[in-house]
Amino acid sequence: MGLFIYDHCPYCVMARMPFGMKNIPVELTVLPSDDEATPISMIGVKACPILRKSDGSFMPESMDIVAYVDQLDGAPIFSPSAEREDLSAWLKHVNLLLKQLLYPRWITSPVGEFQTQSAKDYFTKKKTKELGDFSKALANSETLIAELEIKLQELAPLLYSDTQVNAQLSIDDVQLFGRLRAITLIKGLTIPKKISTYIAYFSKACDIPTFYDVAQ
Ligand SMILES: N[C@@H](CCC(=O)N[C@@H](CS)C(=O)NCC(=O)O)C(=O)O
Repeated sequence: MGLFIYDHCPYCVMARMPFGMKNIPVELTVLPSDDEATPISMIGVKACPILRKSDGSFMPESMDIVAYVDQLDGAPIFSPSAEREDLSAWLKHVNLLLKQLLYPRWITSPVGEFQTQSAKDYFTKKKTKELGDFSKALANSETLIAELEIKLQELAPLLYSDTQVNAQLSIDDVQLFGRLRAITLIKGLTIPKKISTYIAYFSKACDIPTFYDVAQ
């Protein structure tokens, strides 16, 4: 199987998780951010993640990919989401905050989708429409980091343990680690111990590296 991803994309992190946790081999391909033709030829729209199954057919949508890969060996490991309101409220609240902190940082990070100026420009143009000027968001980093630190303090007690958000490994861990991995790119962010341990656990278990060494 093959998985087409953007390294910065939380949904692509989610799609990678069952491969790593179950040691299922997969060929990862990072598509350039400005390559519209490749994903459109596969699934009709410009979006990642895309799974190429062993029969050569393509599957979009992170959660469909997770469910498909997890059931391949007949022994799924991810329980369904517990549909926790506290967790979904937290994720909703940090959505914009994470974009403001991360979008300007991704384009100067070493991720594979932003290796050319054209790829950076494509992303910047598209996301500036949503977020406003990247340089303003970057200049506001101190305030945004302080806000995120408060939200991370609020998240810590919502975790059942430092390796699981609920009593069982679940889709909620996929949704949460998918988003938390990216915060390791933010230089100067203080991450509570329970949450940094959670990130380290899933990073290792899923073989999805963090960004601490290139934080900015
Ligand atoms: N519902 C989709 C969402 C995937 C998605 O929004 N991917 C974004 C990257 S985070 C994308 O490909 N956007 C198109 C682009 O970046 O041009 C899923 O869960 O897989």
